[in-house]
Amino acid sequence: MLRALSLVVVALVAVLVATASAPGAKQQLELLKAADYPGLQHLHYQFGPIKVAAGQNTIEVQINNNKPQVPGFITRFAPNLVFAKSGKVPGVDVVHLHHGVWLIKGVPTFAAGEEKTAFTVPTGYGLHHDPKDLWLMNYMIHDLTASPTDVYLTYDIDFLPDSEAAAAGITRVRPLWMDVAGIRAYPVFDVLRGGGSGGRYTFPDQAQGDERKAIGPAHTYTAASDMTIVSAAGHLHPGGLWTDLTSTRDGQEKLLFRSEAKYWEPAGAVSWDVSMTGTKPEWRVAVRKGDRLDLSATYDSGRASWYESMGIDVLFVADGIRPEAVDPFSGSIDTLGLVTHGHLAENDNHGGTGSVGPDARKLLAGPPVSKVDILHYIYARGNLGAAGRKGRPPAVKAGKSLLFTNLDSTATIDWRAAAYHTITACKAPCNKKTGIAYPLADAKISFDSGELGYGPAGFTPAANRNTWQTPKTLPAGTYTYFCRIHPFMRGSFRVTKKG
Ligand SMILES: [Cu+2]
Repeated sequence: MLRALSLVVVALVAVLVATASAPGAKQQLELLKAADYPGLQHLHYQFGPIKVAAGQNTIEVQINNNKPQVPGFITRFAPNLVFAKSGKVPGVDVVHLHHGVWLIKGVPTFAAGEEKTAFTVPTGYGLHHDPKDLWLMNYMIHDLTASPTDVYLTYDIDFLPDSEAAAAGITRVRPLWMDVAGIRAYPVFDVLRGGGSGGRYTFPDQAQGDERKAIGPAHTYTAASDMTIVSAAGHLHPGGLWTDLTSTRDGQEKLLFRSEAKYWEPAGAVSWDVSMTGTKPEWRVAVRKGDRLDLSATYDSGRASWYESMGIDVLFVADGIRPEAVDPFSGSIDTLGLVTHGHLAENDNHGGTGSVGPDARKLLAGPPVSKVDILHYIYARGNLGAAGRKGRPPAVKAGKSLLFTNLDSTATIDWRAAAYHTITACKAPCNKKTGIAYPLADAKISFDSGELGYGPAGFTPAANRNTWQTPKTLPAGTYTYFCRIHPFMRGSFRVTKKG
């Protein structure tokens, strides 16, 4: 399990050059460096093998004994996902880590999604590890294809054993998890196209109506005693722009840190081809007893809808006000950070080129129907590229609904073997090649079914129903859609005029 790893060296390269979020632009982004000590170990662990069922998108929790076997300090943590057979990192459009959370002594401590943020604590600080600590691995691995596979979750830890002289000078930190949607198995919220203002939506600040149900109490934290935050880094999903961490004292609010999503993705803020920024090595912020921390997440809402989004910051805090800590209400704080890694090769298949089927708007209408079943990853009517009449957009009269039923997840199918599917509007023709940046939920008229299927309530993304009806309000026209769990799945239907 345990072997030294040289990959960490790659992460220490100070500067890299890559394509920036503006298409064609080049920018240099400085990489956040890890602390170094005499006797520091670079440990590599793998959790698994994990059997991933065809099309899987479920959440699991298991005991994780893959951890340092002596006491010491963790000073850096970098997650990844690899195929069990080849050891290679899967393309993000094939299998991806929706999220992994390393729970230590019952507390969520490290986390990653496909943005793969590496957590660092600055020189002089460390998360103390005791081999007796209980580690749990909570993970959601998303198979975007109809084929099963085996993977390992991997993580690289910088570790300073207590037996090293340098360990004597390390100050202990603890994790403080701030989550806009709460601390629960599936803390998510939806960002709807056109929500918020000016093409940007900030959660929870701008949440309206039902969206407010997703607001979690963990987006705020009131300090029970003086403390110093020594590092912070954010987690967002595609479409995410930044998280903002603020502190409020006596009615005055100050920004402490903006963790920015720096997109390498040529199409902009639409994929996992992104790096988040973490606080700079010298960043230390004083929090006085009674200060209220608050976290928000801002997404782009101008281009597309983003369903089941997240907004998390993991902070590491030391007790008391450290001598070098800056008080945000009297001093000035550097609110900008550095990326924790560069562009990752698993994000190279962007999609959106060529075509994988006809333009449904140009096809003859299929027969009038009231129902469309989904079986074996195929929409029975109007599936993109299906031969003959089955491939034509089924017709439904304006004012009526089409009923979709997912037969790949029924109440009697074992939920671990089930495949959840969605019917999510995407801009016609929605027939380009699948990749990390295509298709998107970018239709002018948004609709989304939720993840049709069954699973333990609150513990899977399943809607716990396997049917969905199209809105009766859709005006006449041809509608194209995809499954956001298995984005190679595409389909269409046509709303015809009344009478
Ligand atoms: Cu699907």
